Amino acid sequence: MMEASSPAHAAPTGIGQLKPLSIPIAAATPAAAAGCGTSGGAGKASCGSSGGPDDMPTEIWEKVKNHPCYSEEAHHHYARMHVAVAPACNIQCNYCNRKYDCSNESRPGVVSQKLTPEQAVKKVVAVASEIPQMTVLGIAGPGDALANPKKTFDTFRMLQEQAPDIKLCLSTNGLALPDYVDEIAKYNVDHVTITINMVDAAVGEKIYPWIFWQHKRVTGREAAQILTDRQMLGLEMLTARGILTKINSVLIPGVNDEHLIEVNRAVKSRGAFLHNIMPLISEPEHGTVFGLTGQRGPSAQELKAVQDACAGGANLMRHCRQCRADAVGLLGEDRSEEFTLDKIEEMEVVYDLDKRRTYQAKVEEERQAQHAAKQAALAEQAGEVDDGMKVLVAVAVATKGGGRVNEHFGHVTEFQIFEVGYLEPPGAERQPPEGAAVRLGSGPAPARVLSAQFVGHRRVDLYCQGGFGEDEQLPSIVRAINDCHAVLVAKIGACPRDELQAAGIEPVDGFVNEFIEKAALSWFGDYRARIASGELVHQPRGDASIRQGAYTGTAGEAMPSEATV
Ligand code: CLF
Ligand code: SF4
Repeated sequence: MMEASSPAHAAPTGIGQLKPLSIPIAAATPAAAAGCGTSGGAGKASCGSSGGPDDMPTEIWEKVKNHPCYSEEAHHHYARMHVAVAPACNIQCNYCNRKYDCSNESRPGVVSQKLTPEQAVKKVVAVASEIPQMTVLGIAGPGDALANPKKTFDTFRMLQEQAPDIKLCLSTNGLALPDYVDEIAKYNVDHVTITINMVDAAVGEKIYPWIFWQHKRVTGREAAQILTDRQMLGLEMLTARGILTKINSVLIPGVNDEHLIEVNRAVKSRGAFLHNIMPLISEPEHGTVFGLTGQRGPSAQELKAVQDACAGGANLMRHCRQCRADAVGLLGEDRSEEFTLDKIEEMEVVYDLDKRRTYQAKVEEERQAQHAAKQAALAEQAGEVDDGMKVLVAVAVATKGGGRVNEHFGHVTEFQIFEVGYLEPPGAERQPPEGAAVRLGSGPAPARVLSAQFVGHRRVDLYCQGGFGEDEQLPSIVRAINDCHAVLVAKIGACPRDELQAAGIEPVDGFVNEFIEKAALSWFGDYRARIASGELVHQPRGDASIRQGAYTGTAGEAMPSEATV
């Protein structure tokens, strides 16, 4: 299952008006066994992607602490890779077309080389030798991992023998999932993603034209009903075995936007650990049904509105980069070109477990330092009162990551967006009062605390090309962070500085190489002081565009016929 799909299109719709608590819970089956979202225990409010070791049982922390998708904090430090061993798929989604082979495009379902399990394992070992912080191997397409069970499980089996410290992860549409839960458990696959876009077949028939089920093609509402039944059953079976599950949902404005709140509740009740709500990627040149019919993706604030409306339900992942099925590296970077099969043949590969452990111990030290810096920044503002203010801050970060402000504005291909201010703790439970109608997120909201929380990322085109600033790129960069009050960078030239200021975004270059949360909190303290002194007036910001990768429209060979069934 490719983990699915969009550049922003303007016109905001009613999603922005969504309010938490608006959707009644579906009649969901109780979880077969509680996942982290319901088993954190007393005082363990947050156990989602932003949680830490104090927020969840030790055995769960051990599973997520160095998985870049399951821990927001880990994604600044640890890398994942995908191997494209699974070309076939057993359903059709209206946002999917796997025929492109374009290395400049970053979106799910796109790969440069299909691999055999043997080639895949060789590649993983080569990458693990070169990138010691690569901790997770995922199989995420370009079709569906479980529509290619032999290739998927052969890869996992061989890799486990050769590199036992690498975590195994797979992504599926869920149709075949109940048939393979035992196999998943047998190979110690600890993390499974199911893409669930609906729990109501009336919504599903707008997303899935057909499924291939019991040797025949099934269409319409019947197909969607079978799919949702299988997805829910598979999720319950995984939860019962203690396998961590993440649910990916593609937000399709006008199709499943409000419905995703119901999906959130349904998957939480079945023990899902995380819910990742992603924007639809949909352009006519992709050749997908939605691309060709003009179905647009959401804007940045529309996406955030749906995510925020799920507060109190299943914990949200907000740092997904909608990876290619052959991505390599930190989330947000792609080093797959460094590891093509011909390059691997020339490498001297030494799988040195001790070297990997030593490197990862250093990463943990850096992580502790990041925590300490954030706590120190919070302590500095401990006497401040909650005035309800919260702002978005865009941070230019280098692709080498590390959670620091360390990139020149002109070299940025991705901004990380942090919300700063008095915020609800992420993942806090909201239990409805005894006897009250059970509605999503009902019950008293938890107390807000001063915090800096990662809320997303925005891809942009490089401003600096060939040593010079490309001024025509500036408007699109400004549009991508137009909802932010400030942008933190290591350095910025005069021209982009002026352009940002004219747009009402403050360029800040005084926190070079500092940890992001500390820098954002310090800037926020200064911002409030300037407002208090009358130097500034706090103004609300507008919406921003979501851009997904630099698509060039270069279509290559079609995937072979096994890509469809
Ligand atoms: Fe890959 Fe997916 Fe595993 Fe991560 S990706 S199979 S859980 S290792 Fe991660 Fe990529 Fe988003 Fe997927 S950023 S598309 S959520
Ligand atoms: Fe994934 Fe198959 Fe859907 Fe494409 S059609 S997004 S490969 S499940």
